[in-house]
Amino acid sequence: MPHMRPRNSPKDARRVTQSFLLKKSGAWQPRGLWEDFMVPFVGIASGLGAGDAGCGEAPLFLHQHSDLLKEIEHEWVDIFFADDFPEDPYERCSTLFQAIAKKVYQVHKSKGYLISIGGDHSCAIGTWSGVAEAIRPSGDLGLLWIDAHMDSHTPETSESGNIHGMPLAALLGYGDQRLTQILTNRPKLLPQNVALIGVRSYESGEAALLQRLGVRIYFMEEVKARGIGEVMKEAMEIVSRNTAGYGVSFDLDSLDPRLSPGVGTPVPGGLDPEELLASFSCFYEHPPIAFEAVEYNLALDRDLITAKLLVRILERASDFCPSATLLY
Ligand SMILES: [Mn+2]
Repeated sequence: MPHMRPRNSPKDARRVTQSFLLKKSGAWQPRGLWEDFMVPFVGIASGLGAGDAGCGEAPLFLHQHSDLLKEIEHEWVDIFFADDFPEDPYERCSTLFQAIAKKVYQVHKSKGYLISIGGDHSCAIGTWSGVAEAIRPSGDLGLLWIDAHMDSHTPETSESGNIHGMPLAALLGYGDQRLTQILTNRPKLLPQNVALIGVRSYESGEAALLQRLGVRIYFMEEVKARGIGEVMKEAMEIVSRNTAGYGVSFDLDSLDPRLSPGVGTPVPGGLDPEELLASFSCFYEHPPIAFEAVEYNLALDRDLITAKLLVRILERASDFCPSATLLY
């Protein structure tokens, strides 16, 4: 299967294999071929939804330290920034998410895959609104939400008022209209097509919303009892069962802060990074159609421990880019 690109394989060998497959399929084109192998990266350099600029630096940090990403044949298609005005964060977020969603929509339509790098987790509203509308003609979007939190507040239930605590509710169609009506007026996700993994810190209002909607939540307790491998596989089945494709929204705070310190809102008792990476192997069977990694906070990292984990996760996520299979 062409999307199963082994890590550390010689790049030329990989190209030869893919050229052969393209020739065989009759889609061989001598020019402009290699551009198709670039994994599209969309950066969202904003911490506006967290009220903390810290995690807004991640895309710029990765862009500037391209040696970290040398194993990934990628291209930054855009890096988004939040405007300084107006003062109202909802207005600024809404403008930002509209721009992200438009770009993500275009990129997904043409490439069939992308990796979005936040930023605080509110950027998920832009990313997944774009992906959901891009695949709408084929069906609904499923989403795996890997996070220590539920991120399912509405302005009425949120104590902090921070928008990065609201993106999943907004994508389900609940909350301020400036967040729920990005690109289109309809909800971007149906509750039965969503699963959360790694949750261990939440408030009653958001939990009540998800419970009422019947969203499947794999709390950390269940993950520990059953193992992340089994849970990931089951969750993947939920989000892919009735959908045209599913995405993965990965919040770095899902990881245990002892093993990954560089996140904005650390919560003890999280996922083991090695076990999580190993659990992604179930995606090869049915690959995601987009991937998002958020909430990396450089200022809180130690010796780039979390940055290096983020890079390994992005490497793995890049393996699912179906660049060659699209041309069949
Ligand atoms: Mn989150």
